[in-house]
Amino acid sequence: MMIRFVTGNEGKVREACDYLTDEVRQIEYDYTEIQHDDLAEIALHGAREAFEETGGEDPVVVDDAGLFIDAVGGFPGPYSAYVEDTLGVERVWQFAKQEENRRAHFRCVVAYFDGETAETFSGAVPGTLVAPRGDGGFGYDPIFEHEGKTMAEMTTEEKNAISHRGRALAKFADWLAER
Ligand code: ITT
Repeated sequence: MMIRFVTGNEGKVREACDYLTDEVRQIEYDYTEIQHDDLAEIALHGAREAFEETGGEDPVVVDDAGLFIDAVGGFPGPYSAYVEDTLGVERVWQFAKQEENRRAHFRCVVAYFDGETAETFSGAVPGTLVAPRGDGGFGYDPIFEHEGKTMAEMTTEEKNAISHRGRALAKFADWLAER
């Protein structure tokens, strides 16, 4: 079986390939990201649309993720991509460092759709926001520290072992293996 991973983000695909034994192919279909506070709804809607609109038979996977800052009610959450594009990661840190509570979470939902079966798998990881360090990973990784290292200071394997995406992918891989 081949899995079509619908994303413009190569970093996500790199991390997914470490978990899945099936062939993974990146497709860059720009699905509609609905406004919702639940990442699972956003990802599932995207997976259904991408499957219908890209006309293939192979199952699709959509991965929706975000940074949730505890001190500000989970902002930017579902709007993390917009905030990265507009403010940028350095300015998110400038903002976060004014808070006494710098705890945050990354969340990730992987949504699968094959034309019949729809399923979602989620994962989360707690961390602390810090001044940017490291040049691995992508997105907010340089300002997200977990057990002494930022995610940008980790190898793909180290990040996967503890990350929101790694946790979601591990559940997805187990589920796929049982089918
Ligand atoms: P696609 O929608 O095309 O998959 P994207 O990068 O826009 O790519 P998201 O909407 O899921 O993906 O991403 C939300 C934001 O969170 C975006 O700014 C990402 O860079 C960031 N992000 C997602 N996963 C991350 C991770 O593992 N580490 C750091 N930042 C991450």
